[in-house]
Amino acid sequence: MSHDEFPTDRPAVVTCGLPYANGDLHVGHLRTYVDGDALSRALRRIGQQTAFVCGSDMHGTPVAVNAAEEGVEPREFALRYHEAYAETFPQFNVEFDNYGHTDDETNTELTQEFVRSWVENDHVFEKEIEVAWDTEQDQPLPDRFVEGTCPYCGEQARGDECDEGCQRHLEPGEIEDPVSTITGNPAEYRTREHKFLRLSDFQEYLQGFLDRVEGTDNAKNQPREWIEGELQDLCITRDMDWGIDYPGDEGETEDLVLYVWVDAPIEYVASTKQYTERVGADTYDWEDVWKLDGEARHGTDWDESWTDDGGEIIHVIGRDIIQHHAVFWPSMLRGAGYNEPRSILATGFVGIDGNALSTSRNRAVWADEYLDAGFHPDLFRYYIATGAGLETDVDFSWDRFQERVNGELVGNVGNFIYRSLLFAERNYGGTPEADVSDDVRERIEESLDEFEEAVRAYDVRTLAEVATDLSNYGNEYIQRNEPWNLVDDDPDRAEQVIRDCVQLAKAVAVVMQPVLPGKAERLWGQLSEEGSVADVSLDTALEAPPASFEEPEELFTQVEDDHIEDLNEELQERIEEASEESEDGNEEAADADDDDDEAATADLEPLVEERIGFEDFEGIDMRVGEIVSAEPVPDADKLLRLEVDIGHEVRQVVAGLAQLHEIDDLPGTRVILLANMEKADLFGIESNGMVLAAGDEADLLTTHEDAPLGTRVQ
Ligand code: B3M
Ligand code: ZN
Repeated sequence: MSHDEFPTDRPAVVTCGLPYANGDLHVGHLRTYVDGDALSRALRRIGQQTAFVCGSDMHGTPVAVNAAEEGVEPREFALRYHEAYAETFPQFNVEFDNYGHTDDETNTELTQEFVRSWVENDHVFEKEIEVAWDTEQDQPLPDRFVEGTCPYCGEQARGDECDEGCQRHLEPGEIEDPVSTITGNPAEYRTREHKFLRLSDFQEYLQGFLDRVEGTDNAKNQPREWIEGELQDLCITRDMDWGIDYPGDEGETEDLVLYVWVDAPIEYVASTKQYTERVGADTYDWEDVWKLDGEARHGTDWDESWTDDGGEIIHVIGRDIIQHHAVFWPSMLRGAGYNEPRSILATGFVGIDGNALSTSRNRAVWADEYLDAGFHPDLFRYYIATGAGLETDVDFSWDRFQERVNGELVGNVGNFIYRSLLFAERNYGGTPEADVSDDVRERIEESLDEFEEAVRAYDVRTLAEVATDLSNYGNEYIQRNEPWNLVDDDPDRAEQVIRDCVQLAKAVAVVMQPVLPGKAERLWGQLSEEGSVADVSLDTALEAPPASFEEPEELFTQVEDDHIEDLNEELQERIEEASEESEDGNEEAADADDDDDEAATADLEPLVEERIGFEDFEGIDMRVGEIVSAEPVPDADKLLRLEVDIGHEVRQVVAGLAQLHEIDDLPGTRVILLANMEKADLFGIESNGMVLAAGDEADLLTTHEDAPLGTRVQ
């Protein structure tokens, strides 16, 4: 059954991926929270009952490894960061209805309940497996305590994730050439008993789930590949002290804690439950959301009618944890008889100045650094939420930040609001007495429809653009009508124009609030509106503003050149210092907290010294082409089969782009094709040419004007 359109008569919960409580937050982390916050505000705006919850991820080796490095107990270490995060989020106007943590009582109890339920329903089994072991320390090496080679793609990987390569989750024992991150010694494999969740029980269920789930294309499509063939069962225990105890019989599982990816997503439920405990079930009932008609319903299938029985669960996550949310998590929920997610929104990453964000290279803009620079949080929110569609990476640079704030917020929105309200206050003491003209009313109605559509499509970028477009219209409107020239000659007309502008300003406040909540509130105050703009419905945008208000102040201030120069310099210095540190052979220190190096830029390859003659170059036949279709190559994670139009003909080419580009974005992309490359056979498919790309991230070469397809590159 397809989902009802928002707003539905069921409560919604918007969750954001839980930050590991193991280091400072930077702009890359903040993306998911800004998008999630804006979306939950927008859902409320269209009348959807919504809770917005999250919490810190306290367990697992991401915390244990960093705590050990600092010589602190993991609990103390994680709590410190948890408290810091709980303070930082509101400073970015990210306001969770509940922000818990995975080590609290609610989550501990609920997690153990989930596990018991899986056991009772026969989804758990025990198996002897090989786990990596440090012989010098005589201790097991779960997850991030071991590194090695990914068995799927051959890249360097961590014990439980191929973070630099194919992004797959790795099960204990899978990593090849294991090395202990504690001693640097090669690790040995030893046999241990562990508990497994039988994911294969949910194989068919997952097929159906992926047909039903809404959200970004990457979250709906990538998991299909992972659930083809037999699903690998999930090891849910680890040989560690730090974590939630496996709820087994005494003596049986004493040394085992649950894998961090068991209790982490359950915090979504626990955090919602804590919210209910605070506001009361009459206001918001977590069981109506997470259970089905408030009950657990077990089984490995899904009854279509259940879609109406639970609430609307919306997960906003980073695109590196799709497998956990679209494969493991729905199985965990189903295994405990719970409701399933309605949507999974997997956001792109944030880069810095055209490069991947890298904490080890200190190529990051830290949350505190942004706040210390004195910029309003809404400016950052606007930049991040509107820089690209949810799925696409956003590049952060101080220069672009300045350009966008000054151009779009100061120059467009701020300018329109200020000139309109100032004129209104000076000439009429507030809103002139007149009805809004039909044209302007219709234009506002159009914006409200677009807003509603954007919420239904989870399109956060468009939400903000509705506000900037409307204010753009306002600027043109005031400019075209020149009320300052009408006041004396045609006072009625002047009044009408300003009346329209004040209405437009009010409508801008209503639609900009999800992305720019602080600024919208301030504008609301300038209009002398009562209460909070956060609490009004969309239609309020069409209601008359108060007849009188005070002289306004500018809503946005110009970002100055010297401020940006200073910030750029600071960032540059830090990057250089970090690279010197690693050149000094101190790489280990630089890599210590490298939690989220998306793909560190490679050191530049040395130039080839040997020269080639022009004839050699002439022998290279490169052509302008356009990708007309792209599809995965079965059994080859990295490869795509492309059809490339090069004017003369359409060539079939096999290219290693699968993990580096969104497959759906490729058709229509202009590329450069090496047309006289020797033919090759890859996975049984003939590759007739080579698409040129730069670097490990396969940055595709293209043209910047419109040279016709087939044009030779020379
Ligand atoms: N703590 C952070 C990450 O892998 C991890 C998310 C948990 S969400 C349930 O991005
Ligand atoms: Zn891999």
